[in-house]
Amino acid sequence: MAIKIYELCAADEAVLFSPHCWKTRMSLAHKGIDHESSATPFSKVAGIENGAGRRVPVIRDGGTVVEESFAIAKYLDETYPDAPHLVGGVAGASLTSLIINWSQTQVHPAVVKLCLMDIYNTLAPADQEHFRTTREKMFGKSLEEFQAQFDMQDYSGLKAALLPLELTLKGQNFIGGETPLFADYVVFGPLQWLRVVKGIDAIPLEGKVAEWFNTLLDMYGGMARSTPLAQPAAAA
Ligand SMILES: N[C@@H](CCC(=O)N[C@@H](CS)C(=O)NCC(=O)O)C(=O)O
Repeated sequence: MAIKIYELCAADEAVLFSPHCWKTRMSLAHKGIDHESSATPFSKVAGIENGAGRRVPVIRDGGTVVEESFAIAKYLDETYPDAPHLVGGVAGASLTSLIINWSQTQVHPAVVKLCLMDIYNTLAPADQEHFRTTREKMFGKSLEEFQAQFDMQDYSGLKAALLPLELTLKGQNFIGGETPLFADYVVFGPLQWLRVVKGIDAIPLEGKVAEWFNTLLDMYGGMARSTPLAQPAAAA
């Protein structure tokens, strides 16, 4: 039976943009597990599977519901040990925590500066209201004031945030070494987020990071490459 994945969608339900949900989409593809997508707008996320205060991704595998992308990766490794592993046991999980914390504190903020208003513009009106309320509380200013502080075309902050990855990829193909691991998808997620909400097939990455990102976009039958992007008109 296919695993059901609840993932965040834009006003156009085909546009799936959440960085954390992409970590899980890639994890399921990595494992070769069939999935059925349940596109969920921001305003419906909290109540998924009769929850309260949930966040996506959430999966349902038969009778089991799991929330949070890293917890899902560990669950998939435990439940499907014969499929290629994602995390690499206890030591792998410890190292993955470092990658998650680096990505969350360095890569995600650099991405948000480039596309906060793009995200807002892709959402349906009810979800725009939810996004505005929650994010304005988080930033302590309006979305427009936040975005006005940053040049949405200046990728230098993102490039600086990705320097540890650029240096790492000079000596290996993936964070996981010869083949990708969940740790690769942790950093792939925010870059795919940027690509989808900006509606740009080729975001201006450089060097080894660009090669690595393109390789991941094309893996698993090009699943990530071919996902619908936000329309430039809506994302302008
Ligand atoms: N650490 C979590 C983060 C999950 C998360 O923050 N999800 C966001 C979407 S990208 C969410 O559900 N937000 C709901 C909201 O803002 O109301 C993971 O990796 O799964």
